[in-house]
Amino acid sequence: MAARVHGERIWLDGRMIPWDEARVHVLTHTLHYGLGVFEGIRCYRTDDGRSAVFRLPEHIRRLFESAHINLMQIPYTRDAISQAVLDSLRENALLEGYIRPLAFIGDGVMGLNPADNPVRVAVVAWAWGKYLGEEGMERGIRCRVSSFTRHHVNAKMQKGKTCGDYVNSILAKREALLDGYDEAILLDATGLVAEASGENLFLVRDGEIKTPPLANVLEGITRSSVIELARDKGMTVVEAPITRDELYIADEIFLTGTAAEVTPVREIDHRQIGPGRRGPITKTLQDAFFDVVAGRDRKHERWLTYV
Ligand code: PPE
Repeated sequence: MAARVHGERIWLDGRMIPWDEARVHVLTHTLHYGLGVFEGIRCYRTDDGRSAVFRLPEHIRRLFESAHINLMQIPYTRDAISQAVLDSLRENALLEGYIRPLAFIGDGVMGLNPADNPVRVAVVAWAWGKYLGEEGMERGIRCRVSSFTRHHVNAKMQKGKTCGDYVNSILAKREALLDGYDEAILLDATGLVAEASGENLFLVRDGEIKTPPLANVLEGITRSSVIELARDKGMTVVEAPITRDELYIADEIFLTGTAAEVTPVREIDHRQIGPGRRGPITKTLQDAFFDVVAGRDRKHERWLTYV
């Protein structure tokens, strides 16, 4: 996870350029104030030897919605950015990888009204293995409830994936790692469970799957995929408030995200979750997710864009 990223070429402002030339000026507005938006997308090798991007249109849509929420006008069409995602994979010869579109505000004036500064866009692709570790995917990870609160819903525009909002996630993540855990779970301003630093959260109790409603969490694309996969299997999924102590007495907990995929949680705040290992429902949904991305699930092939 901490490996340095390096590839061949990066798409920047409409052009594919050599990796080391994708540099910006220090007066880049986003660098100072954090107003920028991004996406995280994964591409998988399918069983038939091809490569497919998982839910590309949904990610591109969210990128543009994030920009809209933040009064940023991306100067490219959705099709152009989608194409840049596919081109970035091809140009870097990646059969599998992570793709990071980033729309940011360039240099020009400083101060809090960047109205006339250019909105710039980069699309970068690199190889990225298991976000929370190979072992975590099987054994489950250990989390702590963060001492940091998820921003109030009127401070963090949750429907947007905004660069600066991630300071909150970074504080929580680093605190968790320094304290010997793998990941942080944040409560919202009312004390209810929101999400992990970069993942949505699900719990299972008595066979029912529960996840926090969307008001205070990112509308995760993996989240909605897993909800659909679970319901297709006849499982009950409810979106309802979750309290901290409900986490401790859950039978199973798992996190979802593009980077984290479907990662089981085996312990929170020194309380073992269920039997302390990946639970059966988590395993079923993990398998279902990996069947889709490997092209083995015909029903959900519409979620794949072949490269
Ligand atoms: N919540 C947050 C706060 C979040 O950042 C992510 C994605 C999710 C939920 C899950 O959303 P989705 O990817 O659409 O299922 N986090 C991205 C950033 C990870 C990073 O370290 O960078 C990701 O998983 O790509």
